Amino acid sequence: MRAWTSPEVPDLTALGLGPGPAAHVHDTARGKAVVLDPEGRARMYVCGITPYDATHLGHAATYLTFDLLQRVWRDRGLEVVYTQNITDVDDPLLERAAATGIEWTDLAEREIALFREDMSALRVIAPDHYIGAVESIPLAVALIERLRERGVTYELDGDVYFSVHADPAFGEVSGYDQATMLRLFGERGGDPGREGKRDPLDCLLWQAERPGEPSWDSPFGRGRPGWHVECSSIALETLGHDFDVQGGGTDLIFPHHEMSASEAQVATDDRFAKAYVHQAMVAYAGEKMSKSLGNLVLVSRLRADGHDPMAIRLAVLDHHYRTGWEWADSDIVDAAKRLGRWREAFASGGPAAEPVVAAVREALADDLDAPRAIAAVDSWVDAAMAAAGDGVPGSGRTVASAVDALLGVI
Ligand code: 5CA
Ligand code: ZN
Repeated sequence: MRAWTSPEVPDLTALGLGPGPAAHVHDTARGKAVVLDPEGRARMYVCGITPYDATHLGHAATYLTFDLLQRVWRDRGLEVVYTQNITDVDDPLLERAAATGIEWTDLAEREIALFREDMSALRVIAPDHYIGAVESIPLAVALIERLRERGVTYELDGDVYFSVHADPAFGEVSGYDQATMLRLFGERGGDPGREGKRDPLDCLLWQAERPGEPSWDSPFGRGRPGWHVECSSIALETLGHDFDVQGGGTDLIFPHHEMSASEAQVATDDRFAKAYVHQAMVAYAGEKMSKSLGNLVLVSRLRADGHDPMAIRLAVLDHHYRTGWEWADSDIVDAAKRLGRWREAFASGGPAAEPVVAAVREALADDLDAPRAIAAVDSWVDAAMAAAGDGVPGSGRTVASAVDALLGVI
């Protein structure tokens, strides 16, 4: 699948600022901040959209968070290999298509096009591998075959299941107890109550063809892959195992990230990812912003209403990714004011750039603390305004480049 065009990212070392600090980020599995500073190259997988009703601000928050991590890594001097999927065939997408009378492929295509536009407007660095579920079916089939050879699958009325406990590390991503796992599995697309399963938590690898639904040939009969094997197979193919970060929203911790990790771990005898990083949920009107609830604030709507995408970016980044928050309609107004002041100060110049660049770098390297980075820029902007054009020559340009490189705001 074609991604979108990436923004240019200024190289701060070319400005004599040296490389940035190593990233420390909270790993859900270990329950604490860990250093993510691989040698030379960082590999990251972030779960992509199911293409209907995209891109709401919750999605935007997720992709902006991992965009910050990518920027911290690049500033450190690392090469980044970034993969994102698109769940372009799945129950909710097919249900929405059926309910609205649109062909599911047309719905997916339309929403992916909109998502691309939103991502480039928000200046999100594009993934190197942008891969749809449909185009990756051969990868999923190959992974299911590997699991079958290992004897960790079984058939039930034409469907193929994975025995999750075949992975001794099953449960270590989420750390949830059995009752929580069962509840979340039932709420998030799983089938804990299905008769005939060997364990209620076992998950579908391959779902046999259902009347009126799309299906593909496979060694297990016609059908389509389960959701988790989509991400495990795309990640293994493009990044290999033991890659640096598996990312997404907290709604994916269980079952999705737990189960995709276990599938991959049993197939490869190695760790799936070194760290699991999760964006807290963004809410609106008192509830988690979600397609199924319909309480959405869309990036494309805000753009169509004339809001500067950079103000949208700033409004989202003013919330730390690990704390859930609720969008308020005034957020965009406040962000636009801040953006105006920043641009004015960058043009006029102010105090020396080095301390504020160091503060922004430190804040982001410390568990992607964007609000603290923004506050550091605010302080410099206040001082620049007070200096009324009487600042250090070139400082405005340097701070603007650092804000561009690290926060993605121009
Ligand atoms: N296609 C799957 C992942 S393989 C999926 O979850 N799609 S999604 O469209 O529902 O969500 C896309 C990404 O946005 C996921 O990483 C999800 O965790 C995240 N996300 C969804 N809703 C929110 C929200 N309200 N706040 C923050 N992140 C969210
Ligand atoms: Zn996924």
